[in-house]
Amino acid sequence: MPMLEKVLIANRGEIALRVLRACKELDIRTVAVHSQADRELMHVRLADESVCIGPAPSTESYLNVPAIISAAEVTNASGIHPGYGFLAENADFADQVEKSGFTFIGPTADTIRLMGDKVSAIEAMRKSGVPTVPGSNGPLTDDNERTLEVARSIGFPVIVKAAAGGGGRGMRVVHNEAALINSVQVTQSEAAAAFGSDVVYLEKFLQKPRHVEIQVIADGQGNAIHLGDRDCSLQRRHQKVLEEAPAPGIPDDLRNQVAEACVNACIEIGYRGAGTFEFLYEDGGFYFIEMNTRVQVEHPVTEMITGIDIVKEQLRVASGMPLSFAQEDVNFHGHAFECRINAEDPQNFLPSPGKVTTFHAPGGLGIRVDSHLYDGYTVPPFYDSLIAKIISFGESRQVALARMRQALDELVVEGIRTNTPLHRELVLDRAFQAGGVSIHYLESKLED
Ligand code: MV4
Repeated sequence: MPMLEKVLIANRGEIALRVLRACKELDIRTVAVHSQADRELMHVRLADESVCIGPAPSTESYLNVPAIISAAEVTNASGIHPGYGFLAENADFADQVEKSGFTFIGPTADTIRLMGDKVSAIEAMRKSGVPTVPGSNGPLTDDNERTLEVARSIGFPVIVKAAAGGGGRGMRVVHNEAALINSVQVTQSEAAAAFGSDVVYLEKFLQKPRHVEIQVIADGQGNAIHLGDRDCSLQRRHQKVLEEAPAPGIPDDLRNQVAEACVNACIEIGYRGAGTFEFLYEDGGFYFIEMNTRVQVEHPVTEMITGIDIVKEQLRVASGMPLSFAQEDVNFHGHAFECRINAEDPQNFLPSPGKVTTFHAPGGLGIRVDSHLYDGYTVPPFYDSLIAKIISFGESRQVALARMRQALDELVVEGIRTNTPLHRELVLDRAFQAGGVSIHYLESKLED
């Protein structure tokens, strides 16, 4: 199986540059597609070819399926890498890419569909031995007595979730029996309006969990491996802020056991590509909630502790090649952090687009910066505010954290506001330094 010859990068910003770098290393030719507002993007300059696919709004450009497929046709691309966000987890896009004769760099459309429906995702994982949250094990019906019985048997509080939701959309916590049926009905109608499906399910509501996720990669030829875990608990309004690998304070036998269950699940469902199993971790237990079928923003922390280039492996397995290593070849070493630098007001978190007059990236041993910024670049107002990822590595968590502190002190972004002050506070925070704060920690810290 030969490597893909030319890859169209259907994304923008730092991840487009990240994908381009992996392609260059593998001698794959690159096509950048960009909106009218994104002519100045770093990867557009570096790509072998570029195509403008539409006006600034992403609905007319990065979400414009016919424009992207046409760009692949006119440039004679062989594969399409969706990055994260935009069309990365859109099963219909994956289908159209493949039906147009291109390779979708990701799982099959059927796998994306399976995981997009949270009820079917949880069922598949439960059947493969991945630990899940106690719950309804399937959609709720209009039999209110049965819904009450399910809730009683798992115990309040419970959470009602839309099957088509995910990432924090379409959920409602219910604290007692009196509120249950109304909450189910409200969540159903909100889900119908937001996602076009009123299917909802019930889970035990975990009150103070951590968000721990497991990275996998599989070739769809019977080989699947895990690359360990990450802790992404530091978040605000479902946006991750600072991540690390490995998740601190988890017994190694437990983390390995759950990671092996994820690998088994990948083999059982014939998974191909990079993927992430999202868990809530509370009181020493892992509870699967969702699977992401894309490369994630925080993938670099895993690359730092394993030495494996996840994007290159995505390109390999999408080309039909087997994984370049086996589980025994994966050695976990050291610790890594990632700070997401956003173009936003540090006081009120509102976007702060505009011209970057000065960008100085930090450096030194154990520091990696994934960013498309350069002096004079203008951050457009139309897209996600992520402008840089500062990644630190060290032999120990303490060393990685000390390096991150220094890196944040060295970082200079002038002309726009960024959340760097928040990161500088976080790396000095005592509870964060100790490791293992819950998903609610950052929001409570910001309240006082
Ligand atoms: C939960 C939960 C507590 N118990 N499920 C939010 C995003 C989506 N991925 C799932 N989410 C949650 N599901 C049960 N059974 C709490 C959350 C949650 C959360 C999860 C991960 C990271 C941040 C979060 C913030 C608020 C709520």
